[in-house]
Amino acid sequence: MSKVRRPTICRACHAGCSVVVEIEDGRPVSVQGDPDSPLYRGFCCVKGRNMAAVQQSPRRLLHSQKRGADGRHAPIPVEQAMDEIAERLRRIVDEHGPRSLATYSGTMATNAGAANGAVTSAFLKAMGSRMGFNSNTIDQPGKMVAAALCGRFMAPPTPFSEASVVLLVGCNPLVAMSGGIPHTNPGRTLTDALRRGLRLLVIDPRRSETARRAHLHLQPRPGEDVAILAALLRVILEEGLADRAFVEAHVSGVDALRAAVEPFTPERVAVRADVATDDLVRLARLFAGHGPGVATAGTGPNMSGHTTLVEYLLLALNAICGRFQRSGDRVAEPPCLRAPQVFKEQAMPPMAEYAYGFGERMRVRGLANTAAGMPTAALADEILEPGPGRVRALISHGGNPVAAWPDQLKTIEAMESLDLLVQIDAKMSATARLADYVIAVRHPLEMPGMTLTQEYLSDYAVGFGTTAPWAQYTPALVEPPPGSDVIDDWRFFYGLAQRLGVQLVIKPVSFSGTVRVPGQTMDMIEEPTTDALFDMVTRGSRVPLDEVRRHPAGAVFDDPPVFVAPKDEGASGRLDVGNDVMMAELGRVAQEETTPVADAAHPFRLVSRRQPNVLNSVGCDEPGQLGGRTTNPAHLHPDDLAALGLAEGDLVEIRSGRAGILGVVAADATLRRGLVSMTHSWGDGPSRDGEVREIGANTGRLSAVDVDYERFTGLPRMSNIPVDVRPLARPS
Ligand SMILES: Nc1nc2c(c(=O)[nH]1)N[C@H]1C(S)=C(S)[C@@H](COP(=O)(O)OP(=O)(O)OC[C@H]3O[C@@H](n4cnc5c(=O)[nH]c(N)nc54)[C@H](O)[C@@H]3O)O[C@H]1N2
Ligand SMILES: Nc1nc2c(c(=O)[nH]1)N[C@H]1C(S)=C(S)[C@@H](COP(=O)(O)OP(=O)(O)OC[C@H]3O[C@@H](n4cnc5c(=O)[nH]c(N)nc54)[C@H](O)[C@@H]3O)O[C@H]1N2
Ligand code: SF4
Ligand SMILES: [Mo]
Repeated sequence: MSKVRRPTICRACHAGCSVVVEIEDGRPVSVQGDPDSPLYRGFCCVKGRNMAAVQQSPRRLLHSQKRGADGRHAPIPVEQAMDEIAERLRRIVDEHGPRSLATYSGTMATNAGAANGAVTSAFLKAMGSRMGFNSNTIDQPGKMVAAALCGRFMAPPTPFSEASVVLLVGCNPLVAMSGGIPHTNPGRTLTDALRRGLRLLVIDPRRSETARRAHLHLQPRPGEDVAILAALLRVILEEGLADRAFVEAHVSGVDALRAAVEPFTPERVAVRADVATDDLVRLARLFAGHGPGVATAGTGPNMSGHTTLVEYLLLALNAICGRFQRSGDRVAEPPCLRAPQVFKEQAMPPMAEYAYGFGERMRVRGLANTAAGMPTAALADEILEPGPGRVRALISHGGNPVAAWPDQLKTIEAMESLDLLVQIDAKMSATARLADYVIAVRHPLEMPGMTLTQEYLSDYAVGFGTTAPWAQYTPALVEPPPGSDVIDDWRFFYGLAQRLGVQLVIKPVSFSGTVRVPGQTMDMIEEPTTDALFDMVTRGSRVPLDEVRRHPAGAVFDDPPVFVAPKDEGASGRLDVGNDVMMAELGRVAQEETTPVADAAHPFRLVSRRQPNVLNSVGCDEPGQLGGRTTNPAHLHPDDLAALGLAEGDLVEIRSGRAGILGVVAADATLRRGLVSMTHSWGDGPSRDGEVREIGANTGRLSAVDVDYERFTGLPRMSNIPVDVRPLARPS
């Protein structure tokens, strides 16, 4: 028996924790946090610890599958699957044009393989299609759209390590490892920060794990974030708490903003959001008066109706409070595996023409490309809408449309109406079961990995990323199980390109302010290794990948340090906080009723939440990480349960204007009354509703993509959904 311990990167979510895997006779047996990692400091969550079991899981797909005429799937060698798929794609594209081919990349496409995105994009481009979709546009697309409308500051936002105040609006980084607190051991990072005096402010209708540690927690009605942020801005502007020097140097549109927030007096907003007026005013004063620091929002407010406007107001809040680093400051997290970036105390003016409604057009709802990508919430209708250009072939990679897209019934109908659905997956997921072909992939421990994915986070939005230039590379550590036929994800797109005779050109990702690196043609005859591909996507990086490879447990690459440069001579760019379209939207919100109209048919609001042991739909079937809880409970306040005559474990029907699902209720005193708080992406289609206690319920079914959607991004309500809760017979 040979037992070894190897450092590696956990790829079970986007956080990329630095972990140690114990390998016995070539099989992973345990995964633990690496206590020596200066950033992650030994952290490893239950998903990470279960990684060895997932690699060995009896539910894992070890062979690609093809659906036969009887609707059943049977194993097919992956090379043969690629031959057949290429042939079918060739016919579809020849007959209907390149636009009939779309790709969808979900969370595991990026988490599992750092170079996957570059190959998928290259493939789609080579095929002449611009129909590339990803989960970004059913997440927080307003972040990128708002940044295009406001402009970007070329110096980083105040790093968490230097913040003395942080405002979190509807995010829960202690569970989600997402924005607001660095994803590198957020629990300890927060504890340290609170010790040095950080003031934590949280706005969330639930007293979340993060809210419990806040100095001030506002617990409003969901969906009132626009009004709340407008009230905060109003107090700050009226009381002269803005950073006057920063505004004078770098910001425009303040007068328009001042006029637009005028109707949002703390008194009026307190009524509509159902919070105390004093708390609103105190929050504004704490945020503005105790800088530096940043304000960040998460999925909650983004999915509650106004993704772009919420994010725009947050950018305005950060801008008028000057929450950016200045000339001479040391940059906390300069790129490692990306090209060097120039940081300056200077604004890049808005690019409103690239915010939304540009480029490739959808054939439904007047939507088009956005700064966050093509609107995924409209893809099901795009597939279903007859006419020239209809999408007929979809390659879905590391995502799970049936579980995760809003409006599940429509999604299922769309998947079933495709001429060709290919699902690249590790399991027979809800989407895989509808697919013509399922491509079985390697487990992350069977592939090299690198922290390029994590570096994208700091570019993603204000308040994301970590506090040091951390990079790690890991080789593949184990072989796939004997007898299996699995491939690295990217090889599927490469294999199709070879068969279709198209040339792939790999582009290292570049951001505004980074040095642009030219694309490189891939050798289409001799298949490159994943390591060679990694070298291609990191070409020109500030730290050469080979240097990172020399530190198998990862390292901080802070030498030489990077500083913020002064503004260029004559540069005139300004952040715009008074965009016309946004101010008009704000006007519409001001006109809304100050107290929501009671909807007798739908008296509750369903709000989203995440749980520590699963990532969206990933892991809902893995007993090793569920702790015996095989459903996603419908959490209600104990008083609401009592009023409905319900006890924990009872079955209810939850019905929106669109559809209904079953749910198993649980008491949760951290909620406001009138809410149903549930995790998304559990369960399956209606045919399996009877198994709610074994597989959970799918809240995506409650969203309607064509009613009450945000007009810039097409994002429908995925939180703050009006629902009714009806008790069903108690189990005998
Ligand atoms: N109602 C509601 N809906 C939501 C949300 C919400 O809060 N509420 N959240 C939204 C958000 S933020 C997002 S990002 C989307 C997520 O949307 P998706 O990314 O589409 O959904 P996931 O469940 O993350 O899909 C992951 C898929 O990858 C597969 N997989 C697991 N391991 C591997 C692997 O190693 N390699 C590969 N290739 N595949 C693997 C899984 O089996 C699964 O099919 O959902 C959105 N949907
Ligand atoms: N363990 C785990 N980690 C994950 C994921 C996972 O599924 N599991 N998913 C990953 C993904 S894809 C993403 S995008 C990130 C998301 O990361 P976050 O955005 O932090 O997501 P949540 O943890 O769901 O936190 C959303 C919070 O918003 C609150 N909320 C709901 N509606 C409203 C509203 O209208 N207004 C306000 N102010 N708050 C509201 C909810 O109560 C909840 O506490 O997490 C990532 N990390
Ligand atoms: S937080 Fe994410 S990366 Fe870290 S151990 Fe858990 S699943 Fe892995
Ligand atoms: Mo997400």
